[in-house]
Amino acid sequence: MKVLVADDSPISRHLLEVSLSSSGYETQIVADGAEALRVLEQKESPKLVILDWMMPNMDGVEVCRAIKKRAAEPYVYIILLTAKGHQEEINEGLEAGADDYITKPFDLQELKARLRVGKRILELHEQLVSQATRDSLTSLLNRSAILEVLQKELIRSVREKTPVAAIMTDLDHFKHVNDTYGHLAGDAVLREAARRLSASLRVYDSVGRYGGEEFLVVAPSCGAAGGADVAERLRESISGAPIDTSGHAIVVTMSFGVAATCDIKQVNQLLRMADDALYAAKKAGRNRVEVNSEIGG
Ligand code: GH3
Ligand code: MG
Ligand code: MG
Repeated sequence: MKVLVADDSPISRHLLEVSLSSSGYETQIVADGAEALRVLEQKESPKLVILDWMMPNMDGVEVCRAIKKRAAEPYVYIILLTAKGHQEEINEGLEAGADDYITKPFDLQELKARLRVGKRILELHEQLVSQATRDSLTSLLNRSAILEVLQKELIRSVREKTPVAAIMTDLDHFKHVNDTYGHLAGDAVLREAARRLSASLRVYDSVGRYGGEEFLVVAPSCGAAGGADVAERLRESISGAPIDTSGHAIVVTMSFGVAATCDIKQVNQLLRMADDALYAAKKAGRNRVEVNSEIGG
């Protein structure tokens, strides 16, 4: 796990770097609070942070306040290092958003033990977030999480005047799979279909399980034609090879409905358009992509 250390004392920095590295932590070390904040604004930044209280530019308590003022995610676990032992000051640090504190000069074993507590809490937090946002069968984003992604992308597309495509997709004749091979085989097909969809997307696209055998793909920066290309690639990934379940190789196909926009703010409006296109794809014989060209992206 990565740990960010902000301390203005070179001796303290060196000590922390050596001892944390030897305990298996990947360390990122900075000399003041403003720099710590800059690091935390980057992607994939450490979620475990040790902040010295007294630092030039921006002290540890100010950094705490700034971190806690941001969006709730990602959660950052903060340990304040302080030479101050007074109760009032400790209270101020905790009020500012620190999760824990340790007084200088600190005992290394104690600091490591407290880091382990932080790591445990961060792991539990991650589990909770995952339970709230992931579908348990397929591990894809669940319905509310993918809708949130679409909402954010719509806002961004209007602001940046770049299109976004919503792709609704549904397994064809899936009831037949359940009826013929049983519900467990049906579940295995859903899992493999979900895996193939995820594996065929670009990194900045998202996919979620929208309902039973229905999925929603959000493709930023894609107009109608780009969205249709993405959908076509997904269609091939599903129909290209049968899905192996215990004892059976099951051929499945999916139908796709694409809608794109750069000026719709309402999630429901775009979803309705994608849904209409999906309905058209089903009606036209399934295993195909239809685009709702009411408005292009
Ligand atoms: P169409 O091509 O028109 O989409 O036909 P379909 O058979 O796929 O559609 P229908 O809506 O008639 O049936 C969907 C089936 O998907 C019925 C339902 O039992 C099944 N299903 C939904 N969720 C799950 C699940 O989690 N596991 C399994 N095994 N089946 C599911
Ligand atoms: Mg200091
Ligand atoms: Mg279906």
